[in-house]
Amino acid sequence: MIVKDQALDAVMLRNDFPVLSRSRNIPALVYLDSAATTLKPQCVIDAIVRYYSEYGGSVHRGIYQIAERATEEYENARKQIARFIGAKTTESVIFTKGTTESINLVAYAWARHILKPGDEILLTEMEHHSNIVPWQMVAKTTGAHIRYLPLNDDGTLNLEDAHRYFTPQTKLAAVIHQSNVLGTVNPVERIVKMAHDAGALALVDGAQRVPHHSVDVTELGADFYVFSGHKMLGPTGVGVLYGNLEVLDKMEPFHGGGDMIRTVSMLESTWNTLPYKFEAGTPPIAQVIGLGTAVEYLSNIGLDKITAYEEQLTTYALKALRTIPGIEIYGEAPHRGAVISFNAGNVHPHDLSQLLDRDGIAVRAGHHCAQPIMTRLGISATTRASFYLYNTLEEIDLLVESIRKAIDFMGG
Ligand code: 7TS
Repeated sequence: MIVKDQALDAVMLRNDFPVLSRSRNIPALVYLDSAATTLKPQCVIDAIVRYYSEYGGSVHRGIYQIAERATEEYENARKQIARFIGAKTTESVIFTKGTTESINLVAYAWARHILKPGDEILLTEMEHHSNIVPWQMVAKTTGAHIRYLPLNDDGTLNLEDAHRYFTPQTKLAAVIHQSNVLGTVNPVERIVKMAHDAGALALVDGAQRVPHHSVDVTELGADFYVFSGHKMLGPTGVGVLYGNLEVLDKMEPFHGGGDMIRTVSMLESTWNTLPYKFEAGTPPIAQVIGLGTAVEYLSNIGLDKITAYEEQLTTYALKALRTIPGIEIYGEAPHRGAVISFNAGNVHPHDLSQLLDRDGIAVRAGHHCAQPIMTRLGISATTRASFYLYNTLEEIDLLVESIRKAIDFMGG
């Protein structure tokens, strides 16, 4: 039981996460890859098991008890998530498979119908591939152009000449809220405003922000806000597209099939109301219910407390990592999240992560699905440590010690 007024106690919280159980992992698992996916607390696992073992019916169709309960739990999760992100109505919360599918939904159901040759889509040099590739595919079919807001050397966005990037041709600005490589938190409020002033829509990729910091989509005012369940203690296979109702209403459907229609004749169909117009077929019921429980768990702890604790971890880790001779840390943004990318001496990131794994430390190595950042930094890969509410300062000490050992082992 977590009480809101107490400070976040990571040591106690760790008991909620079965993967961190010490008896199961030798050496004990030091999980520093929450930017890829987070571990799941027992309550989320239990909610999924409860759905399958107690009332595993489908939603929105059965007129019998277990289907009615499934529908109620599914729609209740939508309410919880709407509240969590400050959405005014549940109609604007659409369940998808994850951030990637949410962005593709906008690309297919909005951009492909609207964009014309010469129109512009504005991205940044720090986007995840999932916020680049769908737009390249859109550009190919519509004749639109993609432009990129550049990065400064410290890993912040260069917005000095930003007004030059917003032109009458700009139809969409799609930007990452918090970088999964550099940790940079972008001034998305400013970018949304610039997009709207230019007559364009704005999409914000919140995959790395929503799990770690409170977000109010109504206040932010972006037309689309997207995130994934599995990066916020929820199950894989579920994510969210929040959308401005007026825009969503005018959009064509993404997938055709059951549940997204009002009527179907042999010749044509009409569409269901929001949000169901965009939820074709049997949805990921257990996953949505699990995500609802994850959001409840995060809310019970309090996002403010999680943010403050992660700031403490990040400050400590940056200081400790900087004591390692030959280490290079990428991204020095003053406003940043709990993600640190680095290279250590001459050790390749893949070798380093394998050596760390021998000590039970899980980090990610590679381009982190953000190759344009690597190009901008003139490197091919980094090692990345990312933290969440269950990590401790002791784990950061273990990381630093293990990196030192790896550098010695590889001969500097
Ligand atoms: N956007 C951002 C900012 C991300 O960090 C990721 C995944 C995605 C989109 C895609 O999310 P998905 O749930 O649809 O896959 N990022 C990472 C990462 O940094 N390491 O593994 C996945």
